Amino acid sequence: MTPAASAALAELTQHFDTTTLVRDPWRLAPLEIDHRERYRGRAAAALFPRSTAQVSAALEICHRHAMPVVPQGGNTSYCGAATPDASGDQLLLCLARMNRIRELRPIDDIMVAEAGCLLAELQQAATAADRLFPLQLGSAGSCQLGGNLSTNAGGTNVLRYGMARDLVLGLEVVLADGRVLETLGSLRKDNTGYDIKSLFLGAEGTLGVITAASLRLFPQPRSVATAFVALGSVQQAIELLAELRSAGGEELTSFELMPRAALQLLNRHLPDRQPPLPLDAPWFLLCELATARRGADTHHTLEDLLSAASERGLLGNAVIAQNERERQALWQLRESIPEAQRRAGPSLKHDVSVPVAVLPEFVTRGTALVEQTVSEGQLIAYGHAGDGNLHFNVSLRDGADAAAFSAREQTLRRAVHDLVHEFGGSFSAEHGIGQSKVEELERYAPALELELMRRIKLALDPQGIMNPGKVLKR
Ligand code: 2HG
Ligand code: ZN
Repeated sequence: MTPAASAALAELTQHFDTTTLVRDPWRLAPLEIDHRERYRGRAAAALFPRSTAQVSAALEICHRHAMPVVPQGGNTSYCGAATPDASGDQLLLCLARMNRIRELRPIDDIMVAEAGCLLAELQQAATAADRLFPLQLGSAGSCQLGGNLSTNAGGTNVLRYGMARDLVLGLEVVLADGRVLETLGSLRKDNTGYDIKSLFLGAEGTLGVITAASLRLFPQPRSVATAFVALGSVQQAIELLAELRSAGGEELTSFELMPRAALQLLNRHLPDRQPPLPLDAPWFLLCELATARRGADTHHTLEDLLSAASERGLLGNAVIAQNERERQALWQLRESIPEAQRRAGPSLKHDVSVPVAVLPEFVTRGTALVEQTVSEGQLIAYGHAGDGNLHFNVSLRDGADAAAFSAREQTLRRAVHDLVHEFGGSFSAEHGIGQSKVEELERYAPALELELMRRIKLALDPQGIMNPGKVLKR
């Protein structure tokens, strides 16, 4: 350990008791590895603060000694954003114990919650107050608000409600030097200079630590209709998207595309989760209409829309969930795909987006690229097609050579990301940069944008202690 880190650790040890500052290797071990087990580091210690004042005190100490700090929420990052490096000099700052909902004011449609709240708990609290907190991710039961906001998470309701960034009215942030920036207002209108809070949303803990947020709430939908639809092509999917949007308007909340291959993986690895239709089409869609309007009947609207589209040859078979249990089963199918892919063995992941209009052409060219580049792989491209965002993932084929497959990772990544760039898309649509895409950001971000990012980093974290090596190079 560097002298600076051991001096900081000595001071932290004086300040915090052993239930708050944890150093036992067996307790650190699960925090030092990401959930996909692709990144493994070694932390000097892990701090579990219970209050903003404790976060502030810890950062003040770390800043004085230039000890690096890695904030961690539910440890569900796909990019290694919350995993320490191998030096053994970094302090893990785990927000899990800051898990209070400080306030919920239905009349203002806001909820003020701490960073360690589980997303599912926030959703439940909103529902109990007859409101909706619309962020929805498959990992809702384990991911935490601080991570959701720090990575500007997306998920399955972005089409209607936007990304995590769009759900925030104000933040409480502990800056690198320990000072606390408090903007936890409930104002929808506050037009007073630079929007400083937005810098911390999507910064992945590299500029400061989000400790609480005031969040926007929405009316609780009264009528929800969910369908599972067989489709002949991605082109049909985007034509159907246009129809659902023009007829359903803002009621269309989700539009999730899945290839047959993804559902076949479910068949094989999670056989208790079965699609309600035969797998005789190349693509399947899960779409949902929802509205809070009294007297609305989204079930009939969706039925009418789908039968009109079917008459025009836009889709194959379709089923609409008849009750909440069937709806949950459809969502479970979609949300189980990452788990099925994990059980199927190693995979090469690309979280990409392109303009919706070019999605069909992108998928055609991307599929050819995968076939040419990695013959050991099978493309499992699924996700938030309504946002132009696909998880363009490649799984190892049964019985194929795993070493040869892994050896193609960098070549494939370059080819896919270059293709995305050619289509005017993004190499990280919703999972962020973390440590896995730092090089990609250097390669694809406009030089001036990168320069501004570096200047902002320097202004807010002059010592470079906040999650170093994530998002930007050290
Ligand atoms: C999803 O949409 C998640 O299910 C996970 O963003 C994506 O496994 C993935 O690549
Ligand atoms: Zn996703």
